[in-house]
Amino acid sequence: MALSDFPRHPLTFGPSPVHPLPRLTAHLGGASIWAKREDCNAGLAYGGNKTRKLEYIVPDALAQGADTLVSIGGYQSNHTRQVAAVAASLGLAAVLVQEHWVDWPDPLNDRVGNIMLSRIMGAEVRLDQAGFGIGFKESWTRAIEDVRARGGRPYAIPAGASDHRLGGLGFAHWAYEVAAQERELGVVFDTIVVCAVTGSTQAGMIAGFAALEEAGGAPRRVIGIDASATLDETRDQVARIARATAELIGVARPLRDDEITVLPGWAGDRYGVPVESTIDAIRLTGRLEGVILDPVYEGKSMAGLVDLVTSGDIPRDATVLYAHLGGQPALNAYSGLFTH
Ligand code: 5PA
Repeated sequence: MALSDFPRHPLTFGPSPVHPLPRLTAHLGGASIWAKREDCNAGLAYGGNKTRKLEYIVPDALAQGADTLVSIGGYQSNHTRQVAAVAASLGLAAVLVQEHWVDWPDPLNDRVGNIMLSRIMGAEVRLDQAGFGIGFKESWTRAIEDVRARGGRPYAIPAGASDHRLGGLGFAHWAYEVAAQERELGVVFDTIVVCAVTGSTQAGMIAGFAALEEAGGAPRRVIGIDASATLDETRDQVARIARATAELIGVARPLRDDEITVLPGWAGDRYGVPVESTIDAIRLTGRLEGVILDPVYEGKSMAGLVDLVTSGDIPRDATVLYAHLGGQPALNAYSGLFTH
């Protein structure tokens, strides 16, 4: 099968915008930096990377006759907020398990930002004390059983819509979108920088670019920046989903280990807690470009990009596409970082 054989339920506005970041490029004095903007890819509660993944999962949910989407994340999960928005727009219910993934002291952490948006959109929000983990959780299994027990038809979406047969397809599609936009813009992105936690965003890109390369496309370096602070789990999940997705979309050869790059160094010690480089990257991108990043994901991947360009690991003649995956609503739970 090829990617085009899988049904896709459009949830985004269409191809997400791609544009240069000229002032950041000049400031870093090295590679040419562009951004592709999943933070404004849809009209559903600010969109983001999960909205794209859900385009390939929704047809399966509808085919199964589901009436309730059940998913899981931290209190400030962007993923669960996007599940709530998609459910609302389809006339489905949403049950969201929101776990205590981040020991973050802001007293409004379970009130503002993403979790507030999910409540506004009518989702059933269940707070749970369990800590961070990208695997299958007991609280999630319980929520699925509860929906069934009350006569509903649940459709289970794992954390980040990642560990799901169709989880990698959204960003395989993204790779095809990039190739088409390159032709329009007359540019080739040899390097992609992307944040990785539950893994299917980067995994989908790797699989999609592998399929394109088989069809004669340019080779790419897809650099994942770990924001989980549990590197081995995230790297394993990226590798597993990349390989499964590549197979699903008909890539003939097995993916090589060197195609799967998830770098540590910018996550700090704990998922969800920004470090100095995160805050510097947020302020830098805001000040130079008017582009807003969040402290959990994108601030960390941008910190990686800044260092890799500055150190020359990404060479001066590279053309880099920074995948902006969304996430800004969580900033509301981090106001203490930006009081001046
Ligand atoms: C998230 C994830 P992956 O999980 O696909 O690796 O993507 C990482 C990522 N940027 C990058 C933003 C803005 C994200 O929201 N968020 C999760 C969530 O619950 O929101 C799945 C963890």
